[in-house]
Amino acid sequence: MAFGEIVCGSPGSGKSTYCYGKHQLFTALQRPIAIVNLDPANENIPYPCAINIADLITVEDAMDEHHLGPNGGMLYCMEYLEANIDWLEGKLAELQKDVYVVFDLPGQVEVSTNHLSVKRIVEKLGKAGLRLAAVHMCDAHYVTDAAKYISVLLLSLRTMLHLELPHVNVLSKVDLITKYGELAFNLDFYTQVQDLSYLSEHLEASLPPQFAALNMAIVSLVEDFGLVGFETLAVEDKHSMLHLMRAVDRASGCIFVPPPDAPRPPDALPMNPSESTAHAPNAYALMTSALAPIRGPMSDPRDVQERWVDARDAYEAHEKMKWRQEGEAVRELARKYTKESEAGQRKNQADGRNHVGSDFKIQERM
Ligand SMILES: Nc1nc2c(ncn2[C@@H]2O[C@H](COP(=O)(O)OP(=O)(O)O)[C@@H](O)[C@H]2O)c(=O)[nH]1
Ligand SMILES: [Mg+2]
Repeated sequence: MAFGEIVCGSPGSGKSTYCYGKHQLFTALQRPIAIVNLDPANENIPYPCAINIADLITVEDAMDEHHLGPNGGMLYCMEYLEANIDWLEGKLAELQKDVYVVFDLPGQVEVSTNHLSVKRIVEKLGKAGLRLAAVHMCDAHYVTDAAKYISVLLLSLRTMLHLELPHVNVLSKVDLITKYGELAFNLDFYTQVQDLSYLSEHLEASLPPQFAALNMAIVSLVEDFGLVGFETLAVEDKHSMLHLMRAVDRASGCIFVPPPDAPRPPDALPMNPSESTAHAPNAYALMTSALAPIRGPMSDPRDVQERWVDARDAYEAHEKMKWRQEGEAVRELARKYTKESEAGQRKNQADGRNHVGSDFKIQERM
């Protein structure tokens, strides 16, 4: 059985950037990964693409041939893919065994909220042995406005109900969250979705009373079912990516066993020398990803709040200082290396001269 995820969300929510980040992270972790682009309008694909829907059909083809607009063309492409699922299955079968597969979906929300093709494709892939989770990207700036936050809750809920997959909602671009205004509450209020009644005064201030009341009724419904929650993501932050990776693995039930020569995590238990190497990585991967709570930097929303909201400037100043120190250390090392190699060259030249000189003396003596 292979594992993977489908990445959905509105246009510009950060899906393709996340796929690229995931490719870089997995490569660093020596975890095999393949990215499948299912967005036929994706022109500048940032990541190495293992399978590309554009090899099967493009939006332009669909629009020209069936006189459709861009949105109709996109939906046609999804239907065409569903009808030609054997093309996709054939390409997936060519990939390395047990590779983790990430599907980059188009941004049209109907693809993951009401149109049936993607849902049916996912079902077929599931039957063929691919166990998928859905990762739903939502731009974090929506949480700066109560009414927009409610629309994100509803969209997330709708996507969960439609795709029927293990589901992880993500507030993406959390590093930019302060750029769009002040947060009325701490970040964990928005990520844990637990007591939303506090939103009422913000809704009443910005909406006519009857709409505010309707919004609150919707909110209490979402809250009652306790289905929606959010992880956060700043794609360039390694800890944020690692945390999300663990959350998605937990959702899909994937436990990755690193190859025996992979670097051991710093908190791994000392390996029993009599144990075969195949057992040791298995032991820590199982314990950390399957049983223990997800720990580590950025796994608590309060860490995220501190990093990107409360103490953002202090963190940035600290990071800049560390980069400067690292740069200085690299330059120092380079200077030392140049000095040593120059000294070595001089010594070789001197040795060479002595050598020539001694030959000469020997010849003279002869
Ligand atoms: N600051 C920041 N920008 C991001 C992040 N993720 C994506 N972006 C930017 O958001 C824009 C849209 O991203 P893209 O991946 O193309 O979105 P897609 O349409 O959902 O595939 C790009 O300019 C990205 O550089 C993030 O975590 N932080
Ligand atoms: Mg994209």
